Amino acid sequence: MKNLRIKQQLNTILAFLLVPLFAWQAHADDHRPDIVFIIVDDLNDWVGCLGGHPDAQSPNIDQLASRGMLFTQAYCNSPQCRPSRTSLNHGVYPFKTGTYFNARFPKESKIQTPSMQQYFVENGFRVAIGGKVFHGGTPKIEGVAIQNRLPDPRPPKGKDNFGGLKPPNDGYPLDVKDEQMGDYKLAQWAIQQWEQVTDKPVFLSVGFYRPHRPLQVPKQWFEGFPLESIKRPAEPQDQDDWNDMPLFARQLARTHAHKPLHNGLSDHEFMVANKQWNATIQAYQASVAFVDQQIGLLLKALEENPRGRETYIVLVSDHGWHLGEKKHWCKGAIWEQTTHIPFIVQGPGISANSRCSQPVSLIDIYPSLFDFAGFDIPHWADGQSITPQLKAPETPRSPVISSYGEANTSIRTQHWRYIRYEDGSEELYDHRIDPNEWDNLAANSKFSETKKRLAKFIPTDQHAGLKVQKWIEQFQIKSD
Ligand SMILES: [Ca+2]
Ligand SMILES: [Ca+2]
Repeated sequence: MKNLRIKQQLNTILAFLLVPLFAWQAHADDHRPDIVFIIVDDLNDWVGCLGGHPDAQSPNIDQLASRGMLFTQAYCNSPQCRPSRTSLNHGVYPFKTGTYFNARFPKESKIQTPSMQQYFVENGFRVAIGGKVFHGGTPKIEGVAIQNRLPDPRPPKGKDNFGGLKPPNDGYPLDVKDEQMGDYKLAQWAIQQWEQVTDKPVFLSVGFYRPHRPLQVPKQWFEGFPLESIKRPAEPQDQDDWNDMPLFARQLARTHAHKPLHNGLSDHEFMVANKQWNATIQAYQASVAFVDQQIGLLLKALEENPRGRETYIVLVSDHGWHLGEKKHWCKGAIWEQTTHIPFIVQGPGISANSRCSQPVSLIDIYPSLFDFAGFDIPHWADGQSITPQLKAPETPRSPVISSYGEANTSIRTQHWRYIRYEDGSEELYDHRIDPNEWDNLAANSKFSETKKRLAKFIPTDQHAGLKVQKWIEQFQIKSD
C-alpha cells in the first residue's frame, strides 16, 4: 500500500516534470515568428526618416526605421482607402478586380482570394485585428479577435469644421487628453493582445486612424507646430507647375477624390482664398506627431517578448496625401506625393539602420508576410516577397504599378515615374533630378524610348471600371 502511494507520488512528480518539458520541446521545434502589421491611415512621407517635410515629428516611427529596414521608395497600389486596403489585404491588384475607388462600381469582381488575416488563422496563427485595417469595417473571420475603430472626442458645437465633402481645413486642437482618443485606446487593446501568452504565434493587424481627417487631436500636439513657422511644400520658381501637364492631369488636380467643388473652388483654390493652407499643414503635422506617439506605446510593448518567439514588425500607410503640391489636396491622384508611403520592416536578421531604394509596393505585403511566417506563397498573390532585399537591399525589383481607375496607371521605377491616363495623355518625371515632379518630359522626343520601355509595364488587360472623366464632368467646371 505504502509502495503504491510512493509510486503514485512519483508518477505525479514525473508528470509534473515532463509536461513543461514536452511543451518546451514542441515550442523549440516551432520556429514560426510573431508578426505585427501596423497600417496608418493617410500618412504620407512627412515622417522624419523619409524627410518629406523638414519639421516632421515622428520619433517613434523613426526609431522603428533605425532598428530595421526603411524602404525609401515604397508606393500604394491605389490612392484611396478602399481599393488600397482591399488590394493589400487580399494580395491582388485593383486592375484585376475593378476595385478602383472608394465608390463601388457595379461590375467589380467579387474578391475571391482570402484576406491575409483569414489565411493566417487557417494556418495555425492566433489572429487579432484592431482599428482600421479594412475599409468600411473588419469582416467577421472565424476565430479572429476584432476591435472595431474606436470613436474620438469632437470639437464643441459650432467649432467642428469637418465634413467628408468639405475642404480638408478641419483641424482643431481638442481640449482632451490622449487617453480619450480612439488611437490611444487602440494601442492599449493591441498591447493586451500582444501580452496574451498562447501556444500559437500571433499575427496582429493594427490600423491607426490619424492623420486621416478630421485633423483633430489634443491641443498639445498643435503646440509643437506654431502657425507662424509652418513651411509649405516647395513650388517651382517663376512658372506654373500645370503649364506642362495634360488637360486631364490638370482636371484631376482640381478634383479631390471625386468631390464637388466648393462654390466653384477646388480644395486648393479654397485654401488659398481663405488663407487656410498653413493651418491645415499645422493640423496634419500635429496629427502625425499624435499618432506617432500612440504607435510608440505599442512599439514599446513589443520590446517584451511574451511567447519567446522572434518578431517581425511591419509599418506602412495606405497611400500618401497632398497638402498643396501640384495645387492638389488629399488623395486621388497618381503622383509622388499621393503614392509615396512609409514602409518599414524590423525583424530577425534585418540589419539596424538599413535602407532599400528599390521600388516596393503594398501589393508586396501579402507575399512578404507569408514568407516571414514560413508559408508557401500562393499562386494568386500578385506581389513579390521583399525577403531578397532584406538580405541584399540592392537586389533589383520590378517597377511599382499604381492605379487610379481603369487605364489611369502610374509606373514607378527607381528613377522614373511614367503616367498614362485613360485619354492617352502622359506624364514623365526623372526623379534623379526632379523629386517634386515639376518638369513633365513626356512631350520631349529625347525620352520616347524611355517612355516606350516604361509603358510596357502598364497592364494591357485591365478590369473595367468607372471612368475618371465622368467624375470630372460631373464635378468640375468644364472650361477649366
Ligand atoms: Ca486612407
Ligand atoms: Ca510642371
